[in-house]
Amino acid sequence: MTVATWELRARFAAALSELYGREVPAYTTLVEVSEAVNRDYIRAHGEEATRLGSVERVTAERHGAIRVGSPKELSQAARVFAAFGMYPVGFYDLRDAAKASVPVVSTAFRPIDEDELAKNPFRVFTSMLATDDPRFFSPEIQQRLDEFIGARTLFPEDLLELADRAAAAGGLEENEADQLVEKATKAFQLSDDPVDHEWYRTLENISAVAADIGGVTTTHINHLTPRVLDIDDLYNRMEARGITMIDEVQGPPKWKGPDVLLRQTSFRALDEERIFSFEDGTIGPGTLRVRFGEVEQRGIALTPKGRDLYDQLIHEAYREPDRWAEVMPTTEEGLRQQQLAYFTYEKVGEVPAGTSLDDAIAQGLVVATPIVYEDFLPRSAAGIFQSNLKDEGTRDDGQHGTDYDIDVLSKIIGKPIHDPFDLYAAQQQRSLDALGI
Ligand code: OOG
Ligand code: NI
Repeated sequence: MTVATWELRARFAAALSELYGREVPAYTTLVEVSEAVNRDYIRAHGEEATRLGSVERVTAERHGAIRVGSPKELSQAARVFAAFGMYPVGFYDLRDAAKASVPVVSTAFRPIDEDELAKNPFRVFTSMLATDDPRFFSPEIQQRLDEFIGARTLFPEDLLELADRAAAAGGLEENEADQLVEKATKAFQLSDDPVDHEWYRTLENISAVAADIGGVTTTHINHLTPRVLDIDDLYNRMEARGITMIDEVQGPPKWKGPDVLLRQTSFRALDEERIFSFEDGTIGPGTLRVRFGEVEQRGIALTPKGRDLYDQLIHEAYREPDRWAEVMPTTEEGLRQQQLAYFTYEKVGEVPAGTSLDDAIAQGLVVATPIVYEDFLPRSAAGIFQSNLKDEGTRDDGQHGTDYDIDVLSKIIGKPIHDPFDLYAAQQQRSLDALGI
């Protein structure tokens, strides 16, 4: 195959980045500032700076976010992503995680093998509107939503067929590769179809997210997020340029220990001009403000035990770095010994029979390298959604929410959604098995 899956993915990520930069100029600024932050960080920290990913990987690294309206659209999105070696990982229920009205359930499509991640880790957080959740939608609105969404085509049949072929063959020949990337990118381009003003505003009163999904005839990338090595530095540099960031960095605070999980922050996008069809039958310009800029810093993947500790700390002592240092080990080795984080192991010397792993590490015969966190955090995702909405919308908590979980979403997608912990644990175990001590 001339163009392998990973290369299709790298081209797709680059094409989306180019498209999004044209659509949202502030994104280009964000990428420039991110690159400057990373350059300075690497200059100041040397080798250590690339412990959680090579310079090439981090420079090209992006995550995108898209939102779809129905099980059918989600399963089609999964077929498109499969062509690029991106598979569903993790289940996120943002309906309860946010104070504002965010009626979606989500997963993330990403590569799952470590060598694929190293070649290009592009991932897309993908949310599906829960039109059947009565806390948000009355039976009349649900019916209107389902009809509106049912009548549109986000992913044309020729794109889906090409995607299926690429997925089955593990790549495509050059001319078809171009076609695939072009068609897939186009599916996420902002449309100039007129937006039905009355319908959009009706949905917006319930939830701005619902309006963004079910009030327009296409989908679009909501944001594209570069990775930085020092998010606090990025935050300050953006503010110095006059771009107001949201109040806080989501996720773990800045502290003296190793980076864990994920820290993210964002800024609200500017108004974007769109064409509307108004109630009086006229067509004319108006503005929408739904897209935003986001940036992230990735840390070490935590085990379930480490994650429990994180969830506890984030509840109790959010933004109190001193409390963190009392409970969370302040070194990688501390995290490892307490089995709070995932590592891979490599033999660098002859290990005498009967030596324990900890001893072999202490004697410098085996080195442990942290595994980077490749996923998302529901509380941060909800925080990011929320802080970029100007209106809270409405939710009737007297109603019982529709049950969604990883199994329901797997059925919709037509294949199992991977559990992120299983992937990290398996990677760690493979390296332990290879050590043979
Ligand atoms: C997705 C929000 C979640 C993140 O980085 O946590 C997300 C969206 O806005 O559609 O992208
Ligand atoms: Ni995001």
